Amino acid sequence: RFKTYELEKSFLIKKFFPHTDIYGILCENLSLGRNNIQIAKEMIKAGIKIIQYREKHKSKLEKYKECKIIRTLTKNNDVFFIVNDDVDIALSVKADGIHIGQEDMPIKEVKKLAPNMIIGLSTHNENQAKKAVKNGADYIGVGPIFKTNTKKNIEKSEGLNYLKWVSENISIPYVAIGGIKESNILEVKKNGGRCFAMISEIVSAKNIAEKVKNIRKILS
Ligand code: 3NM
Repeated sequence: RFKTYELEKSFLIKKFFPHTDIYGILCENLSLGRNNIQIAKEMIKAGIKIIQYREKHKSKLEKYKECKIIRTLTKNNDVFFIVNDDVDIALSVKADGIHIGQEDMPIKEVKKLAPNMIIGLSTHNENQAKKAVKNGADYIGVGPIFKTNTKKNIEKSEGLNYLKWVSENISIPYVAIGGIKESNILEVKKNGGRCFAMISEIVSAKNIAEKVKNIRKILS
């Protein structure tokens, strides 16, 4: 059974982290009055293939209800769905993955709870990246690449230098994050970026489809 999980996982990873693309993250506060469900629909319409649910200020029940709806939307549209922090919600809505930070439960424990789920871990330096690989993370977040106002009290990183190091030394998929915008994404790509996670740049765009189209044009 374990082997089946591992096979499924490597299939999912290959399918959803295969080449240069955008990783969308929800954040209602920054969404210009639109709710998470609307934004998820717009991201899907714009062709985003990975969506993460990340809400720090809602109750467990609210988060669960939203994730349940977004799980159905993403499943129907062949979009990969990742839940931030809440392993219980990720399991109960049958998300594809769970994303955790350095302050969350150890990855080994999360893997025991959710053996068939893709597990991503935020990392901010080389040691954390090496440790994440050793402990079995399926992918890592790499950041913050630039200054960001979206996440407070964030651990510092060497930004583009750290990303470049990851691109040359880490064998699992990685996602660049932190202050990435249409205006600087090419620089991120030039320093080894392949998958680009953005919160404010996408959810605060008036026209998300147009924003995604413009970013993809720059990346191509
Ligand atoms: N994690 P924006 S940076 C959630 O470096 C998060 O691990 C980061 O938001 C990390 O795209 C970040 O608006 C915030 O800058 C990203």
